[in-house]
Amino acid sequence: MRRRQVQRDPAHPRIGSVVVRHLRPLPVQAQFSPVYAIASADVNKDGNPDLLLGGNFEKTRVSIGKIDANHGMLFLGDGKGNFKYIPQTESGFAVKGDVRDIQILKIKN
Ligand SMILES: [Ca+2]
Repeated sequence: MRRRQVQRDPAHPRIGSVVVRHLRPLPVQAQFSPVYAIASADVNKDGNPDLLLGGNFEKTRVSIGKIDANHGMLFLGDGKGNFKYIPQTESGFAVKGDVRDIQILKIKN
């Protein structure tokens, strides 16, 4: 698989030939642990894409200790590029351990 080159020019970021606009950092909670998996879905059915993040790195040296602060994170999007962190007690999205992939399943009722 060919990886696309990401330009480091913050004024005109590109992924391949596509100009990326409106880059914004995620809320600080996204920085609590390394993120290895991101999925996008409209979790709250408001028409705006939301983000589910998973990660962690538990097999580190003893002197460093486990990096396991991510127990699954939900960020609700407002459709304008802003995302709000929703605590696990509210979202119900709670996973433990190293997460390397998130798949969205559609279940028929
Ligand atoms: Ca949504």
